[in-house]
Amino acid sequence: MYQRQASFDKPTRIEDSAYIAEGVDMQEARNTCLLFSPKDSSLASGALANTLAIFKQHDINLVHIESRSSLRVPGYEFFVECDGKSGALGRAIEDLKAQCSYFNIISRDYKDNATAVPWFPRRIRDLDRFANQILSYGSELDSDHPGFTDPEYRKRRKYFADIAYNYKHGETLPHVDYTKEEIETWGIIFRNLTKLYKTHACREYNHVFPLLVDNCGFREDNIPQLEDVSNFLRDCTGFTLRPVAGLLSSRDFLAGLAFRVFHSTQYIRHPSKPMYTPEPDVCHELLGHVPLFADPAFAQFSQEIGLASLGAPDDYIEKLSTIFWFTVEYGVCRQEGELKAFGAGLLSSYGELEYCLTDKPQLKDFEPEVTGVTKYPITQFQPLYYVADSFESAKEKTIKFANSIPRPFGVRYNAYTQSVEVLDSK
Ligand code: HBI
Ligand code: NLE
Ligand code: FE
Repeated sequence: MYQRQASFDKPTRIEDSAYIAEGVDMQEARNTCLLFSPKDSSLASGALANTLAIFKQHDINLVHIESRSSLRVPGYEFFVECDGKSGALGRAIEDLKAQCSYFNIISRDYKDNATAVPWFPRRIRDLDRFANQILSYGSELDSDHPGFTDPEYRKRRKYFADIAYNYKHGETLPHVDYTKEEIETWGIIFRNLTKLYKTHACREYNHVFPLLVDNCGFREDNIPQLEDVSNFLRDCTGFTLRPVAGLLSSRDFLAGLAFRVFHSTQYIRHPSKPMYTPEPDVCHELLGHVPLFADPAFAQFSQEIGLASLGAPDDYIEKLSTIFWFTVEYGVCRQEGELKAFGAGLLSSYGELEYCLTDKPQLKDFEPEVTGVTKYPITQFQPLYYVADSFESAKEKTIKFANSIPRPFGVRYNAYTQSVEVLDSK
């Protein structure tokens, strides 16, 4: 199966089950985009016809084609999305290259090709392809996980993983009946966190939270349903939720944000450790992430990180996920002279939420260039937090950083079609 890249996410990949079959199919029908200018492209129609003949010759199916005036070379540039067996596609590409003055590939196989751009979703339904690319399969818990020796818990995790595997874009998010024990775990976390939010959470969080109580059933005795929460977010900022079986690669996870889609787990942490878990769970997603995705400036900031990640080289994905870590997950900001938490990892852990505003951790100002290369632990409280002035300023700084990412095109999100446009200039 396709080899995933993982930054700090170390978990094993799924090697069992029927889900693999779909992955193999996808490898067969290689979904690849080509950006090229034929050598003499001053006559667009002739140049295009010649190149189309090459695709026909090699039996490559064209899914989408765009023609535009090139900013790189005199004449025209074509943007073509194709499906085809990898061997035939490789041969077609060789023939095409010989006729082109500019040529670039957007492909899943970018690692074998120094100039190729990593594949990325261009339509919101392309996110369905991530479902079987989970780094750690829900029921195959690592041996140091508190639920590892609990067969009931493992069974439950498998149930949630299956829901997410089978979910397709556009469907209603599956309703889950949580058990009494699961609701109790949620209750402990809810009760402890809500005592801290007034003093420890940022203004935007405290503005949205009562709306979630009123509209989405955020209560100590109820775990809210993803469908209700997703509909609420759509009304606020256009963000929506998708169920996910476990950890996605950083590349896939960040790509969802470009479409204002947040991949959300639906299972709950093991009851033995409610105060802190290193893994995302439904408490982390709903109490940590959701309130801020309802804030327009924060939603925009998150989407900018997502857009910057599309087609970015691996080392930049690493930097962007580190920026994500120190803002969306563990960000702290200054409001009316006081420090407040806005990172979801803080807002969902009553242990760390209390700790982060004491004088124990180190604080530095958020600067994408520096923040993006900082190392951090993932299974304990953070020794260092970066402080943002505001979501607006964090967004501006991140856009500036994104412009330094080497990428042979720009991207723009079209909210009407829920798709990413690939532009030949930034
Ligand atoms: N996958 N489902 C899921 N949830 C996350 O929060 C998540 C992820 N994959 C990667 C990831 N977070 C981090 O690596 C960030 O760097 C993006
Ligand atoms: N430590 C957080 C919590 O306990 O809720 C989860 C962090 C997920 C990245
Ligand atoms: Fe998170």
